[in-house]
Amino acid sequence: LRWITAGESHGPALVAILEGMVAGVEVSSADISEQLARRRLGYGRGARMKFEADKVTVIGGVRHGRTMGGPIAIEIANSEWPKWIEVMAADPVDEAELAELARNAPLTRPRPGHADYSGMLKYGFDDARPVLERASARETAARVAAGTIARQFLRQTFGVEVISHVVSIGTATAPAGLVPAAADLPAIDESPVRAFDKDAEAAMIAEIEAAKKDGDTLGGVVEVVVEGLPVGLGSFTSGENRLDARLAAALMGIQAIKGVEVGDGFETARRRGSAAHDEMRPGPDGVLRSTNRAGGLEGGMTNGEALRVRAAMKPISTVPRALSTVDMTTGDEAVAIHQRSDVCAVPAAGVVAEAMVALVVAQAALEKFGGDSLSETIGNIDGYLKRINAR
Ligand code: FMN
Repeated sequence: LRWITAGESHGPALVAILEGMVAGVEVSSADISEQLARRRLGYGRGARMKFEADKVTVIGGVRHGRTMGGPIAIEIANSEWPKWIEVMAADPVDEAELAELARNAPLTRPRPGHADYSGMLKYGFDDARPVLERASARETAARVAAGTIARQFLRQTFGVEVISHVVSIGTATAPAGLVPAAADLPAIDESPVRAFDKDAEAAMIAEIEAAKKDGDTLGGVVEVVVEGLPVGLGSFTSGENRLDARLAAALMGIQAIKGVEVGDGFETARRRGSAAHDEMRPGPDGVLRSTNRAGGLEGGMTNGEALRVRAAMKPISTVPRALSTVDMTTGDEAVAIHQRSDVCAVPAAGVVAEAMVALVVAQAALEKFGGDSLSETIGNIDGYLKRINAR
């Protein structure tokens, strides 16, 4: 299973292509739209989220609500495109006409923390526009769209849901050890900050309000949980096969993610071995564990416990109380570009993180179980489960 996205923040559309999905997975445009709507949610998001409609068109790979086994292409139209037709036109536009557009004024004051500075130098641009158009997290809508197919596959094979919750925003943190189950997702999505704990929710909202008042921005931590995966997805055989490594890379690939933890992560590093691992004992249907500090991963493989990974998001780098920078045209001191932007996008990042986890887990499942159709994959899974359960 592989995936790729194309498209710019203010271009006509974003496109996601997913290749290697088996035939027979049930999915509809409505399923994709539902996930995209979840990504738009969240206290502290900018005005754009309110009017962005995310119009979805599946342009290949799905027929009558089922995947057909070929590459799946999904287009997400930009509802604001009419305002950007000249600025983001693929074909040359009359220079004089462009010069009159305020929207097209070159962006020459890179934002500290964003891709602007390195991107301008690396690609030889005098204007940050072509950099920020692609670096922007609007692109994550396409990943969420592709991730919807992976979610459907995981649901229809293993009967599992990929869920997430916000663990912290700024210094406001959920109580330690709080791990929601799949049935808690609707309540989490109801929370304006996607928090599972009501006290933490109030503290997070207060922190966002305070940052907003100060013209500032915030980051935080999200946790993705998948309960019910079989033992043995991923492998210890080499570094790149380890599922923890692959999940970390996929999560780090999300804009603004600066840290990943598997299970208790950094906290485990502070414990003694006797208090760090998940002891085993015999149970009626196999091995039981009293704890899940490892987050369901040992030796780069799922171990049958709930998969639990966290991603730390830095504060949004478009800070309204603009940060100091250098004007790349004049070399003078300046204040950074300020575009319409979010105060905090941690709740949305959780939905994006779910999509990335779904894609990586579905990829590992297809590697292990293969098949060209959903029923063939399910047959292979059943055979494997029979073998390991017989032990
Ligand atoms: N950065 C902004 O400057 N403004 C935003 O409104 C914004 N919204 C984001 C929404 C989501 C869901 C995510 C995951 C990230 C968002 N970012 C936003 C972060 C930038 O895209 C990111 O910081 C930038 O691409 C630089 O990459 P880096 O932070 O990984 O180094």
